[in-house]
Amino acid sequence: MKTIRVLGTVALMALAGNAIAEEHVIKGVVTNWVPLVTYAKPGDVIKFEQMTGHDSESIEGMIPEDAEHWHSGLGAEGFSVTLEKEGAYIYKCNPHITTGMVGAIVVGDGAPSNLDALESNIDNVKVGKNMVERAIRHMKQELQKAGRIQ
Ligand SMILES: [Cu+2]
Repeated sequence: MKTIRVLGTVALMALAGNAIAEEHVIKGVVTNWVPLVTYAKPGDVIKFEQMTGHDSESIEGMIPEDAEHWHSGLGAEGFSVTLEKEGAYIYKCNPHITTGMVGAIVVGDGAPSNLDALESNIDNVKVGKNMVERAIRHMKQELQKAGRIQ
């Protein structure tokens, strides 16, 4: 009985620690991600909905250093990732990247620390490079409007 009580306390503490984690939903709408830019805190959950015909994959060189890559299956309804590292994450839908299905997730406050890395890694993007650039540009415009970058 004592063991069960101790485990129960640990579980409650874990729950309390995660209480401020939020869930953000990104939807596949025709061949776009909605919203195009998602803002989150470290530890928040990103959930993908309306995934029929879509997949979600982080793009190499386009996420914070040491962050984990993800790649959902095609049509993986409700697929989710927990993002722990601060910075900007650029992700794509493989069937629709060339028509612009690229999105951005900004984790943390202020200026994403890997903005320069995104720009210097852009030449390594083989498929849909112009669409990846467009998503980064859009994200930077929103960050500028919010006063988070110059
Ligand atoms: Cu798609």
